[in-house]
Amino acid sequence: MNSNTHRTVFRTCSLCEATCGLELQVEGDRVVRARGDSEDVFSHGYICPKGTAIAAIHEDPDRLRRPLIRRNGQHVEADWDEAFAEIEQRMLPLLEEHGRNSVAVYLGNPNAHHLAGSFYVRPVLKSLRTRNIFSASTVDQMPKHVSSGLLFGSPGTIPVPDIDRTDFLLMLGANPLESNGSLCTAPDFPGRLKAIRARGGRVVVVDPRKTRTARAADEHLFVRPGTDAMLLMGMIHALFDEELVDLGSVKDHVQGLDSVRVAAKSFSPERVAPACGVDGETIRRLARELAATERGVVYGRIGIHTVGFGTLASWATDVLNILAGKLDRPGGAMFPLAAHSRPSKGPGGRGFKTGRWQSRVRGLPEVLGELPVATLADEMETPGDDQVRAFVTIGGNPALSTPDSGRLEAALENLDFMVSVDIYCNETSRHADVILPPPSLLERGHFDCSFVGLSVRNVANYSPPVFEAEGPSESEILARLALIFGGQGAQADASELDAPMLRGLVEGHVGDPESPLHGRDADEIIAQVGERPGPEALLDVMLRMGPYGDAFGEKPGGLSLPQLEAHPHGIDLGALEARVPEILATPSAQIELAPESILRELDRLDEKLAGEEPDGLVLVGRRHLRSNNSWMHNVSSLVAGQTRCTLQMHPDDAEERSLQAGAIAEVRSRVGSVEVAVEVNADLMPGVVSLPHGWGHGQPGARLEVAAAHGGVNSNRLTDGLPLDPLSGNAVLNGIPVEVAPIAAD
Ligand SMILES: Nc1nc2c(c(=O)[nH]1)N[C@H]1C(S)=C(S)[C@@H](COP(=O)(O)OP(=O)(O)OC[C@H]3O[C@@H](n4cnc5c(=O)[nH]c(N)nc54)[C@H](O)[C@@H]3O)O[C@H]1N2
Ligand SMILES: Nc1nc2c(c(=O)[nH]1)N[C@H]1C(S)=C(S)[C@@H](COP(=O)(O)OP(=O)(O)OC[C@H]3O[C@@H](n4cnc5c(=O)[nH]c(N)nc54)[C@H](O)[C@@H]3O)O[C@H]1N2
Ligand code: SF4
Ligand SMILES: [Mo]
Repeated sequence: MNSNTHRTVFRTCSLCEATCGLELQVEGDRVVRARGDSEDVFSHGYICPKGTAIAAIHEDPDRLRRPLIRRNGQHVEADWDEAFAEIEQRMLPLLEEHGRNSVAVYLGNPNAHHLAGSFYVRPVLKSLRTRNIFSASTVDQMPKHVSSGLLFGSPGTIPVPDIDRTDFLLMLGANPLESNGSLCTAPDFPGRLKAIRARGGRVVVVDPRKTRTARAADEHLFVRPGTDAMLLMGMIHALFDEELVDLGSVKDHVQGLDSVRVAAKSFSPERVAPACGVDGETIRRLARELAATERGVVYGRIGIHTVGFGTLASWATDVLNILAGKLDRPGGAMFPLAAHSRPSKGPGGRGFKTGRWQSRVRGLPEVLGELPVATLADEMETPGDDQVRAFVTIGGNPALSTPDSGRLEAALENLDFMVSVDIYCNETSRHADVILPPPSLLERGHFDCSFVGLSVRNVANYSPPVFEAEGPSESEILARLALIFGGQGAQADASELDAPMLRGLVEGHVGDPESPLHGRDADEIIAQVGERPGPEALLDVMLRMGPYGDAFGEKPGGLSLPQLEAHPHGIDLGALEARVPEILATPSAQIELAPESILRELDRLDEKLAGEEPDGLVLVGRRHLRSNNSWMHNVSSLVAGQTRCTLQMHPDDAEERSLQAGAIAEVRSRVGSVEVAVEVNADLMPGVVSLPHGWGHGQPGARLEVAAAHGGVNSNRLTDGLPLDPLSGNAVLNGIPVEVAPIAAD
């Protein structure tokens, strides 16, 4: 592949959720130009500055090419066999002596963005057999999984706002002009918002900051951090109060309506208004506008999820859409149908349960097989049976991205053994005894398993690797870890896992009386897949057996991986379509509006509303278009220019504390403090300060030269691991009480 000839390749950008098509000009082993693929069926040429930087990450000299092993406190390069052998020699005796729960795993965000994460993380977890599984989901979207599980029966059944057809979009706690959208895959979110307004629709943004998205909207409302559940309940109250409830097309599939009506009684817009900072009449007007606009939708994202009532706010968002008749209809909230998904067998199912086990130290309930990452340090620090002594991170940087991370970093230093599967030696992996670096994004095939299921159109797109990888693929790395943890040894070949996984998948179909493959010969099917890398083979089977698939010849002309390969700009599978009731997996086969756990949370919200309002400053986060969580600060073109890790503060709050623009302030919370430059900014709600997460580089032992020069401070030294959203275990990352004071000049 690495000849000197010039070639043009097309590829889906996998850096964020927007799935933009890239057009890369490649000469030999270098990308000489990157731009948007104007023929991409979904993004039509749109990209953001990170898309063009994908080559810079690939070429980054700090990106690890070979494993590192820590010897006498120093990381030294090792070959792959040596690294795997080290893991086997040090990990297995530990598990033998202290039991399987003595190892914890943390899965980071990139696992949602590549095939290895989609297919090969599960075998690692299975072979570890530990209950100490943690991930970035509990600093992110876990509330959405829980509310979806409760309402629709399955944590993956997440409705997305059909923004291409809506005429009214009420958006809370999302800033897609910086983030490019989340749990709503829509390349060119800015253009799609513009189009809403161009067709006469309205966009309203609710955010404690007047963000870029807020500026591009028709209306912006400041809200007190953490109070969206109250605001949304005020709207639900108004819908009942003003007799605007009309369930529309899902009316025969909803139960629990009366319970919601009763529960909403105490949340009148006038009562919640002082706490939210949005007046009662405005809350009523929003409810009326949602009800009156035929194609309207409410959409909430991370700002309403990473708070103490995150699951309730997530639930209330969907319930508002249901009560206003917006669920499962064009322009409302709809369920995508992913090309690789298994056809649903509903309506009806076993429903969704949490709390099948508890965390050891704080007794926190398991959710989706995970424990809250906010309690990871507790599990490492607290002696006793099942104390966490070993740690595996896969594509994660919890030292920067999880709450009270100062404490976590200290705990990492005291572990007996740690492995990181990571492309960098960074704030987290610097603590690892072995770092296993997977190839770069351009050295792997790509299909967006996670995001085609959260997408505002049904699309499918496969990108072959641009360059050949030198070392093992990430799937091979994970397969070998699974084999080691499973006792098959460090010498075992990844294919020892690939082959049974593929066979298991195929035999599942062949043996399923409802499958179009029923009764066919598994060997013949496997032969049709041909020689492909492990994840691609699985993907091919899933695509062929999916809702648009060719079912291995049973549905001629249907989708397959070879077909996707023949369409480098992707295949558009059409606008979203109604999916209720088939998609419902609740025991009642209905949308269960009023689960007990939600009603209990409403009682807690009621108590909160009746309680005292603490005054003082609260901290929220923010994102910037040129950044992506913690790990893209080593690319010069993305960090150039003004320092972005500043404490934004309203002029009145700054003046009250005698803080001028550029002054260094100490920000202090219950758990920690940082010193950071103040940016006086009238776009903030008074009483709210903002610091972005993912900074705080330049730590000893980390190998990130560019990032170190733009260090910044780690906002998660301030966030607190104690308060959680009780139903999901999600951390509270917004609305953190802080004090800000000038630092005396030397
Ligand atoms: N205060 C505050 N904290 C937050 C948030 C917030 O809004 N405020 N947001 C939260 C959210 S939404 C998220 S998703 C989390 C993210 O939390 P994490 O997933 O822990 O952090 P990332 O910064 O995404 O780090 C990704 C890691 O994966 C590595 N990496 C990159 N590409 C690959 C790859 O292809 N393979 C492997 N194996 N590794 C790779 C990077 O070097 C980095 O170490 O942060 C959360 N933390
Ligand atoms: N450029 C860039 N893009 C990214 C990322 C990135 O780090 N940088 N991260 C990716 C990831 S992992 C994710 S999960 C997504 C997240 O995507 P989004 O959900 O769009 O995340 P943010 O841009 O952080 O927007 C959240 C907004 O919530 C506001 N907010 C804070 N507290 C509250 C509150 O209590 N109520 C309300 N109503 N609003 C509040 C904040 O001010 C902020 O404007 O972005 C993804 N895309
Ligand atoms: S918006 Fe997201 S997917 Fe699109 S180019 Fe930027 S980082 Fe890549
Ligand atoms: Mo995220």
